[in-house]
Amino acid sequence: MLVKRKGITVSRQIMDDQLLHPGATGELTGLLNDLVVAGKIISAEVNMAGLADILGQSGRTNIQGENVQKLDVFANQTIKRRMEQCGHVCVMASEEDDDIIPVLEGYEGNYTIAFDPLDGSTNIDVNVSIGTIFSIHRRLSPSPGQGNVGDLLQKGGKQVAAGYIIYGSSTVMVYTTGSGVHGFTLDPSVGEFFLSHPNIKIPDASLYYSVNEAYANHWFDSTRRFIDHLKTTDGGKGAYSLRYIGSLVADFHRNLIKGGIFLYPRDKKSGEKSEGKLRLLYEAAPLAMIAEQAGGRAITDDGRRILDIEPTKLHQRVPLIIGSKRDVDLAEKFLRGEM
Ligand code: FDP
Repeated sequence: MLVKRKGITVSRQIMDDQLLHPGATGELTGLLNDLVVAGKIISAEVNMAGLADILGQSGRTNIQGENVQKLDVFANQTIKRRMEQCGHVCVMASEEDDDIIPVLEGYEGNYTIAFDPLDGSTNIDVNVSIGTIFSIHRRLSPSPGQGNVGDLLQKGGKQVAAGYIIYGSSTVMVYTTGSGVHGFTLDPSVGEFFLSHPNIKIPDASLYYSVNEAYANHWFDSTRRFIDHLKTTDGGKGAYSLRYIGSLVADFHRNLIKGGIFLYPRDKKSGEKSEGKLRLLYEAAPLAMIAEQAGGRAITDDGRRILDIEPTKLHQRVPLIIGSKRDVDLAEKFLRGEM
């Protein structure tokens, strides 16, 4: 295993990951490198977002020569354009599109990508951290040629890579190819991501919980008792604090670095038979792979491991409990009625 030094570039790290797989063809490396480019383009646009209203549509064009458009539409288009002609993807799915997205003819590769182009959409216009989440699988259908929906409907445990790019006070890319989790910070002055968080391990236990407490009246009893427990641990002395940004990627990133547990469970309003709000393919599965690679856990509110869930449709939703291992273990006990 190579010793990781802060400061190496993300491209170097992606190549090092490839060296861990002797039979690798370089396709995944090429795909990830193109995703990095997409992240840089989106980051530049996010940084200009506040100026869009001032500059308006009058003459300000983006890198593709188009007028400024809504950020989520821009992010979606940017990723699709990079991926459809990178030569390593056979089919895509985006949280923003109803159906599968084909790639350009002649450019079909051996991987699939599912992505949420800009997670945390309600925070876009107010300078709060948002992010791109991605999930990559190897195709199942025979190569060459276009992939199909079956290539995308694979369980999270089969992901070959997953990650996110968070556009916050700085732009940070966190990803895993199954050999640990690394974080890179974009230096905008040179346009390069440098290793800033080598081999991330999520603290085992924490003092933070993240949940939309406005829904407390609708929570099932098990959720309410768990959150009450966190608030009163040690008679209140060692009690947890609430941190809820409302952008999953930002809440997850904070918990990954500082430790914490994030919950988006089913409740009485959505119903026991519902699946919560968050999407399995674009949100829960990729973040679950990162959480587990970093030593954490990700389960549903009835104790199923997120990475074991076989998707049946592209936009499938799933209740999500994710974060520090001991916190998720504890939540599981409450949800199973053991506490
Ligand atoms: P948003 O609706 O702003 O796009 O899945 C989308 C998401 O944000 C997550 O990023 C976030 O964690 C969650 O929904 C917030 O939902 P609530 O407003 O119901 O808390």
